[in-house]
Amino acid sequence: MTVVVATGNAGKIREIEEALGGLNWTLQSLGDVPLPPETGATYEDNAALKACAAALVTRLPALADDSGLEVEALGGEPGVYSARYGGVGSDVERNVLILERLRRETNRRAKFVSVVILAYPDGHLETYRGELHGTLLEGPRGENGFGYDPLFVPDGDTRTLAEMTVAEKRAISHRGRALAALMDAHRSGPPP
Ligand code: ITT
Repeated sequence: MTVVVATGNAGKIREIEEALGGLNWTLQSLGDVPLPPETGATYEDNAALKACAAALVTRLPALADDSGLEVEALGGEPGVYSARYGGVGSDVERNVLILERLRRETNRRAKFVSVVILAYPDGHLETYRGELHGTLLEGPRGENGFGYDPLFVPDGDTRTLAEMTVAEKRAISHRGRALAALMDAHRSGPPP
């Protein structure tokens, strides 16, 4: 089947294409289909907004990811606001902001959350969720990935996510887990 990947984030596109290579799907980019503003209070709400909008406009199944970083010492921030944290414009600036807010903080625990929704033009939704727990460094390391990857060391590893290949990150990550659940559900055809 042809599925629209409803994201404008190049890092997510790379990871979704790599992860879903095992399914016999044709992945189509959004093109100039606009995504709605993320007005939801949860990852689920925002992923549904994006996937449904793309499915309605294209009349094709559409897959969206809404995700974020939840930092324990910041009471779970930036969470659903991860892409807009502090109102600053770039990944590097958002990383600097997190590091400033965590200066002298000894609790460096954090988790990534990803909610992946596949929406069909008839309104049917499939929802998959994944999480990844780890700690935040005091400075960035690594050039791969996107967003907060250079700060985040997953439990059980010594490298940041930005020091991993796309495949290494997928094997353990929040998005990789959500997409693995989607693939499991679709291996023998679409779920009921
Ligand atoms: P789309 O809405 O177009 O998909 P977006 O980047 O705005 O792109 P989100 O609203 O879901 O997507 O924001 C997620 C933000 O959380 C993302 O911009 C990063 O800052 C952060 N994030 C999510 N997953 C991440 C990951 O795997 N590695 C690093 N940062 C991540």
